[in-house]
Amino acid sequence: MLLFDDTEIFTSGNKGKKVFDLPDTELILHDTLFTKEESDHYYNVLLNTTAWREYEMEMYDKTLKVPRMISWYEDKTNIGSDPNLPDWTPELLLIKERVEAETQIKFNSVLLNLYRNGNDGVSWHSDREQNFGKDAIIASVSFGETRIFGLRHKFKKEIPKLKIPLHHGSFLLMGGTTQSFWQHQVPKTTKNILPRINLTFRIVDRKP
Ligand SMILES: O=C(O)CCC(=O)C(=O)O
Repeated sequence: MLLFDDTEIFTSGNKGKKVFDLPDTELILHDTLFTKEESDHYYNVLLNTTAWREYEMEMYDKTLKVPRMISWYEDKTNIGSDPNLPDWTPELLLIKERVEAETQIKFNSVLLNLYRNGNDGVSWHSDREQNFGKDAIIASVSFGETRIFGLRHKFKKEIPKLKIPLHHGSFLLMGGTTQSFWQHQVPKTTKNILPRINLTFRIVDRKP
């Protein structure tokens, strides 16, 4: 079953692989890393079998629920990993293998985000948590509804913001110094839309 029949055109109007020519970032978009059939399958399985949970963040002296659901999987051999984390599922391992074959990089963890509808999103931030290192490589896979992925340079305000539609089955690699110099977001939308699942594969290293 084809859940999403996107005809939306992205950036240059071409489907396929695009390497962005921008300062202080290594940004590669592969619009169809997964076929429609694979993407439909992974979307259905992930939606129904992931250990989704709500997540709260401290902000301005308040504890706020983030507007999306999340789940975290990590190799249990990682130093300091939580033994109570769920085990990698066969589907997550297959997706990870595909991402590793594409990037030639080994990942040891993944953050899944579930955007249930247009009221869910993530505001401007960089992925610079201590355990990921200053310039984490982020390998991002999307299934489900197309959402806009915004990118803006933190310092060079003359560079126009990017709005990249991340389609069902697409892959975006953020490497180089992206996390030091750029911020990203997934804005909320008033459109009546279906859920979207995003997976960001990462390399966690808690060694001092
Ligand atoms: O959903 C996305 O494409 C981005 C997710 C994100 O920004 C994050 O997990 O830090």
